[in-house]
Amino acid sequence: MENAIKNYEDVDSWKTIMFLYNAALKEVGTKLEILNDEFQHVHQYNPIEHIKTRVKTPESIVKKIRRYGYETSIENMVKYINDIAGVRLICSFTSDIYRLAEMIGNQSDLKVLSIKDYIKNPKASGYKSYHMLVAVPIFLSDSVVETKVEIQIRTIAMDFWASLEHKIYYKFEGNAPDYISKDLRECAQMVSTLDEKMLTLNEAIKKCLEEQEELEANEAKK
Ligand code: 0O2
Repeated sequence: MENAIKNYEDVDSWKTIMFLYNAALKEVGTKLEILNDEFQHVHQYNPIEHIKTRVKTPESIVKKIRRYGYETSIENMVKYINDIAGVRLICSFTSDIYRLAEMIGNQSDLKVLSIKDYIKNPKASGYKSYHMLVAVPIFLSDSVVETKVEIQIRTIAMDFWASLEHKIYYKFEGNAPDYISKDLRECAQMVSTLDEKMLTLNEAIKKCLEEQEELEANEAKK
């Protein structure tokens, strides 16, 4: 993408970059909707509850680049900030997360640059989510630009926790009182327990329905 920036100080470069990130979000968003529709068509089940897309605000980009210790140039933003374009996939069950990650990994026109599995390795705060950094080719009239998109995949319960924790983190600017951080870690544990229970329950329901269908089929044969 660096080649798409002709003059790093130019306002037009910023507009070009934002245009590319928005285009990348459209590409990945559509791709994921198609995967979800196909899954519904084949298995009568939607692994994705909903999809959220966003481009990071300029303020948030600048804050992050400063936190990383780099000069605030467009070149550095493109190089070092991986989540300027972000897609969040919210699922019902943890199993959906890995199913989706596999489906995304199998897309031949998406390059998986890195994976961070905060479900198997949660952050000290209790944060759980599955992050995939992908590069998507954006076909322009005279060139193709590989553009980075961060895909975050999490359950409804993980998303509920992360939204509240994010609000608290910003409210206290990263210095929340100890009892709040402790309560949040406890809630994260509850989220994991809830996700496990819901998955087990869902498997049990599926099994019951299959047995019932088999019984009905046998009855019909008689
Ligand atoms: P915001 O305001 O949501 O945009 P990297 O340079 O990619 O190695 P980075 O960007 O920290 O490092 O990568 P990571 O770990 O994939 O985190 C990217 C985003 O995930 C964050 O963006 C958050 O949206 C989310 N995230 C990561 N850790 C936490 C956490 O502990 N709690 C919550 N609520 N969200 C988290 P930003 O820019 O930090 O924030």
